[in-house]
Order: sequence, then C-alpha cells, then structure tokens
Amino acid sequence: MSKEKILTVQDISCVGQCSLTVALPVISACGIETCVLPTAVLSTHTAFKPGWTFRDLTCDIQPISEHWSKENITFKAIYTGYLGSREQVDLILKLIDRHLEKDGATIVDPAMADGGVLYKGFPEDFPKDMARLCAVADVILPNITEACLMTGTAFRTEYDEKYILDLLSKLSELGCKKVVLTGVSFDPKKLGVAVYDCKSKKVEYYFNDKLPRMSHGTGDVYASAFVGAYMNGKSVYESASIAADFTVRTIEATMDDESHWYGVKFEKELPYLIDRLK
Ligand code: PXL
Repeated sequence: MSKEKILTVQDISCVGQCSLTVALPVISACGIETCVLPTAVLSTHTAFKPGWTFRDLTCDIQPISEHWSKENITFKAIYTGYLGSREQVDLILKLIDRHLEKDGATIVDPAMADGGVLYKGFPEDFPKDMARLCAVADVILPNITEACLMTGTAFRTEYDEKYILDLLSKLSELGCKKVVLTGVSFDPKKLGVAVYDCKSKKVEYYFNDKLPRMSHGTGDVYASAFVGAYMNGKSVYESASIAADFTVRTIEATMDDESHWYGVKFEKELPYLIDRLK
C-alpha cells in the first residue's frame, strides 16, 4: 500500500475518544490523507450511562457517494468501523464498488461487541450483516467476541490454541483474505494478536505483557494505527505488531488517571507511532 488518500467510515462520538475522533488524528499523523464518512453522530460513545444522543446518518451515504462519483473521487483504501444501522452494510458494499481503486484495500473493523456481548443499541442478529461486509475485506480486525458472534462460536474467556485456530478458520470462511484477531492470550501475563492468512492458513502471533487495566476505545486506536502503518507499506504482520505496541503505550499513558475511564490518551504517543514508521 502506498501513501494516498483513504476513506474511513465510522461514527462520530463527540466525546469518548473512539471512532472518528481517534481514526482521523492517528491516520493523519501517519502521513495519510484521511477522508471521512460519518455513519452516525452520538453525544458520547455507548459505554457512557444511557442518555446519549444518536443521529443515524444512513440517509446521507447514497447522496454523498453520488456527489463523489460526479467528482471522480476514489480511495486507495476504505476502512470501516462502527456502523449506524444494518442498512449501511449494503450501502458500504456499493461504496466500495464505486470508490475503491482497483488495487485498493478494504479493511473492516467489525466494531460492535466486546466482553462476550454486543454493544448497546445493535439488534441481536447484527453480526450476520457485519459478516457480509467482512466477506469482501482484504483485512478484518475483530476481537474474540466479534469473531464468535460472526461465526456462531461460543464465547470463552479460557481457551487453548485449538479454539483460536478454529475461530480463525471459521472467520476465513466468511470470505476475507487476512484476519488480525485481537485480544488473544494463552498465558495470563501476555496479551496479543493472531495474524492469519486465509489462503495459506499460516498463523503468526504477536504478544505484549498484559497490563492490569483494560480500557475503552483501544480497539479503534489499534485499528487506526494498523491502517496507518499498512498504508505506509508495512506488511500485515508488521502493521499488527506496530499497532499493538502503540496501543499498549496509550494504555500506559492513561493508567495513572482513574477519571479517564472512557478512552486512552493516544495523543501523547503519536510521536512514538510516527517514529515506528520511519
Ligand atoms: O470503540 C467502539 C465504539 C465506537 N462507537 C461507538 C461506541 C463504541 C463502543 O462502545 O459506543 C458509538
């Protein structure tokens, strides 16, 4: 992948350090022109207490795309995250058809669940729709919960390598080319990712020391750093490793501040990410 403009499709949570308020600064810091298509506007992300506003922008996608077609606007990559409705899946499939360059990449973070459960607001069968988007992706970046929901696998917190290999194999049957499965741990002291090539069935792991704190928004920090590195010509495995190291540092940068429970202070670590791309 080379440095040209990309499109990211996900929500704007006005407060909460996730989705577009993470993707835009992180990918831009990586030197990539980052265009946006907001799927919804929320006052905060949905891990805040109920009361957040939610404006669904499904109706805007088609007119925006039609205008882009008139302007011959295309992208080197399309990176999707949190969607505002199931109808957006078909609209995004059309968008990819119309606006992704021939040698471009589709990167799908099926951001919809964690800790064994769907995020508030998604219908129970939403993973089926998300799986249709994953089917056309060059790279998907699910966590274990999302992987389980899209493949009809029982979610487990304790497992062995066979469970992960089975999950990767089922994900590959969705139709994607590569999988970066996040939140993988075979040792209580380590946490990392499994990088899987769906054609060769080769799996590689990358682990960091597990931190005592889990944080909101790290999935978006991870996926955005992955896209930034990948668009700078790094391989999927290198991008997955750089994104993991960056994400760990953003959690470390936030750990001393209990009041900052809703996201991570990724801004402080952007120089580190930029440095890793040199
Ligand atoms: O970080 C994932 C995410 C994105 N967007 C919204 C969310 C969440 C997670 O809770 O609620 C609106």
